[in-house]
Amino acid sequence: MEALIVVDVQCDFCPGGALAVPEGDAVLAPINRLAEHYPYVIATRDWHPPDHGSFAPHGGPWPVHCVRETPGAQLHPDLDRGQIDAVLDKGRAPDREGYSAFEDTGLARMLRERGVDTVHVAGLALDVCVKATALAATRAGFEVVLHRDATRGVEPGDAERAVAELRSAGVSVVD
Ligand code: VGL
Ligand code: ZN
Repeated sequence: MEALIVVDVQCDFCPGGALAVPEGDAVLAPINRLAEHYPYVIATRDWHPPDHGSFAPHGGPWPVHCVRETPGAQLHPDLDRGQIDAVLDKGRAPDREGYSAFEDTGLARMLRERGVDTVHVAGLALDVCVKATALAATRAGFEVVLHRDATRGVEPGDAERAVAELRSAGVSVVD
């Protein structure tokens, strides 16, 4: 049984957003196509409290982004919601990074309960939450496939390093 995890395809990570990923919206068309092929599709949202520790005003590395309930935290309007079976919010604790979709969410259990053994990963951003999610999935014992054309990185160099790191962790990379 296979599942697709669509990581953080939110307004703040797309052009015009608070933490825009270059070409972030280029993932929409491939993701909408991919979603047709998998029986179980989970979309994650980065869903931070206003005082999240990853925010620069609170000593973190990132500009304020994806504050829960705000417009920037919404899934991109062009993401085909009809194909999404569940939406999972992460990064909700102020003092926890929450990069991985598996951190404090119950996702591994949700997947196992449905008999999922292979996890396909796409979305934003390749070098941050997509990477953390794919690595956590391998650690949790799933087969993991990264869809390279359906993800983009915040920093181009970091994105290629992330792909290499994922490959050496046993993740399959397909286009
Ligand atoms: C992300 C930076 C901060 C991501 C989330 O979704 O990749 N990046 N929070
Ligand atoms: Zn975040």
